[in-house]
Amino acid sequence: MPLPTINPTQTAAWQKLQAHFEQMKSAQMQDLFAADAQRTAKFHIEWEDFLFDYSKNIVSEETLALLQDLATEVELKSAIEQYFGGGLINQTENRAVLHTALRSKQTAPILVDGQDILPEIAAVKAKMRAFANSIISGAHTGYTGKAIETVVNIGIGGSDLGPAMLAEALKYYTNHLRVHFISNIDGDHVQELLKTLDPETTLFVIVSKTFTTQETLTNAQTIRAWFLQHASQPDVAKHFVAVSTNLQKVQDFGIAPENIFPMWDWVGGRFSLWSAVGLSICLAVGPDHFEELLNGAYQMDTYFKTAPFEQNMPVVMALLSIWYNNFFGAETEAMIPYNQYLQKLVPYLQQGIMESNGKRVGRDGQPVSHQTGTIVWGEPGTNSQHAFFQLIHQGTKLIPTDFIGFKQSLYGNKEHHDKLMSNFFAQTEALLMGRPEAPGLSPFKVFTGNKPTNTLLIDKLTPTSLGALIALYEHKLFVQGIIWNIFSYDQWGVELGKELANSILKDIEAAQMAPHDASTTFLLKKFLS
Ligand code: G6Q
Repeated sequence: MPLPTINPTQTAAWQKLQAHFEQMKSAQMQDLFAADAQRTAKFHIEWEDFLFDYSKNIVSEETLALLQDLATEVELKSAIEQYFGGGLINQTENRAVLHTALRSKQTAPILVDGQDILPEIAAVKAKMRAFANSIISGAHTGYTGKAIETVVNIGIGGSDLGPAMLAEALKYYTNHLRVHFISNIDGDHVQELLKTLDPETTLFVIVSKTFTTQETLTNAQTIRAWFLQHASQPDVAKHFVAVSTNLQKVQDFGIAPENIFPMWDWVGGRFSLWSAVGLSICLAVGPDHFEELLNGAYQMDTYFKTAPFEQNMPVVMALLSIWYNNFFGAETEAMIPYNQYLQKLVPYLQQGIMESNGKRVGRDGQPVSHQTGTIVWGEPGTNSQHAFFQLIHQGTKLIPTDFIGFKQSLYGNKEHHDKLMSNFFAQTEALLMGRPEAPGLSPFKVFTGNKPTNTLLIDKLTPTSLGALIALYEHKLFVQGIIWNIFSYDQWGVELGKELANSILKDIEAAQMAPHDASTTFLLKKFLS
């Protein structure tokens, strides 16, 4: 069953929200707090070890009720069932969207083209576990008999960002293996890494869903040629494995079937870290921690599927974001993890959110008349306080911000953690309260306050809580795509980039140009001169 086409702006709830916005647009959160001693009690959700306080938003109970009506009117509930049930919700590619099946513990079959996919998923997971154990234990040795010490993930976009983010985020849980990532086709990037590698003790994991991506294949070929300067062809089998849906192309590259970890077209690249795309992470943290990551996501999935909208963290987060994006006209939103391990979380989520919801055509094939895709950005606190926070506090733009923090640090340094978290709480308080005008106070030192924030306070950064956190944002973006009436799971913009570069490369290689626009022709001539 295709997703319904419902123009959100034509719903009764949207019309009511429009009228309601006129009352709320100049509301002051300080007044809302003063008028209701129960505000925080009402506007927070506790789930497992997550606390989500959304009381510091420019919303009333009526706002939330209307936003939930909007979710109901666009048939979010049945869309969620389709999402988890294998409906072809990636309609423009005629595919299901089932990264959730990769972490599912359900035994009831999940069907794609009439076939249960759970047994295949289990088989690949078992293969990953056995392979990871043999590398970690040293049983699998390189071509000179030495154990593997370094793993290099060769991939880009969805085949890089997730594992690279996790390698940082789960550093505390890693074993002795060093993990590196090669993504950019920039040859200097490859050379800098190769300088540090020992071919005898390095394993290369080539990750490409399609196995046609220019960057990944070029990097893989360069690295294989480098490897063959030290070793011989049969040694490739001990040092190169691949993750892909395109088994034929992987074999053509020279990788034997037993060294291929399959994935499937119902896993979108930007949601693929839960599949064999996460192999380098499974190696770095070991299969048990990798399984915990999946479990955390599965717990979030189950909660998202079953909790009523008003108690449903991903739904409430999505609705708040829509409130600011579509009614207040907020241009961007920020995300600030108070945790250095999460330094790559925002770039990772940027891909998921902006590639998924950066769409201008609705599910009816017509251009939409409302704003879609949020622009998300951010860096860890407290570093970002010393950088761009000035603009959030005193600039002219409204930037709703998520603050993500943890009650405990991993090494237990209380002095540092208390200081870190006092900054975390102080910022949301300052953004709410501001510093009002006062006699003798310079106008440059006035802060208006009334800047909306969400606070997500989690007990501890573990593979489980991280899995749940990532899934929370995956579901938030899903809800937004449903409400905006767009297809979140295709990426034609990325495909265009892949085509364009290939055609210009032909010109460069032939040093002879096909017609381009005047500026591009001028630049290419300069490049070739
Ligand atoms: C993700 C995108 C994109 C993709 C890369 C790599 O959703 O489609 O980032 O992951 O272009 O593609 P391959 O895995 O096919 O090499």
